[in-house]
Amino acid sequence: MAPAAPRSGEAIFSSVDRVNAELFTLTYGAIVRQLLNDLEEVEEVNKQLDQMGYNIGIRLIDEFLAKSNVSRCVDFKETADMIAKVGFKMFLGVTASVTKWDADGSCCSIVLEENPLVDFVELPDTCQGLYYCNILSGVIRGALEMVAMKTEVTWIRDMLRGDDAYELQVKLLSQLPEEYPYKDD
Ligand code: MYR
Repeated sequence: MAPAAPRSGEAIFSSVDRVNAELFTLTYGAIVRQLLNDLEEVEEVNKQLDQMGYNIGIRLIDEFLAKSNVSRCVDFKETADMIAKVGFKMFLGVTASVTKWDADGSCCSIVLEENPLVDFVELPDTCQGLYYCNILSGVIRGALEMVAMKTEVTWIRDMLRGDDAYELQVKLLSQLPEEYPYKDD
């Protein structure tokens, strides 16, 4: 029997997207494995993953702003929502929720509802101390730095370390006024 033809363009794209997502997940896994082989300390692997993410984040912000067509955020709360609802959807295909705001609105948690980076991943005991998804904290830090927000991004919960969720704390350290690059005469 001949295989059924896809009913719509959407069906074709969703299977391509799934393959791309799997390829991305597997490639990321290979990078982490290589870093674990090359570097002696797990702590050093964490740093490298964060730095790789930062280097991606400082470039990815342009794509984010161009593709999302969103208007500039009025405050850090709006920025955090933008990362969770639009950024994660655009680049990872998942959404996240924003919780645990502190009193002055400068620190919150982003909790991932799904985490495609960890599909197929099981960490051996030798990897204790590894923040496998540390690339994500670097991406957020790098992207926000490009829109003049210095942040500290820290893993609070990590299911690969036995927690019940993936939770990133994002703390705004300072916000610089963004300068208009041209002189108005
Ligand atoms: C603004 O302040 O005007 C907009 C700032 C939006 C920042 C959004 C950064 C997106 C970062 C995407 C993270 C994706 C992680 C996979």
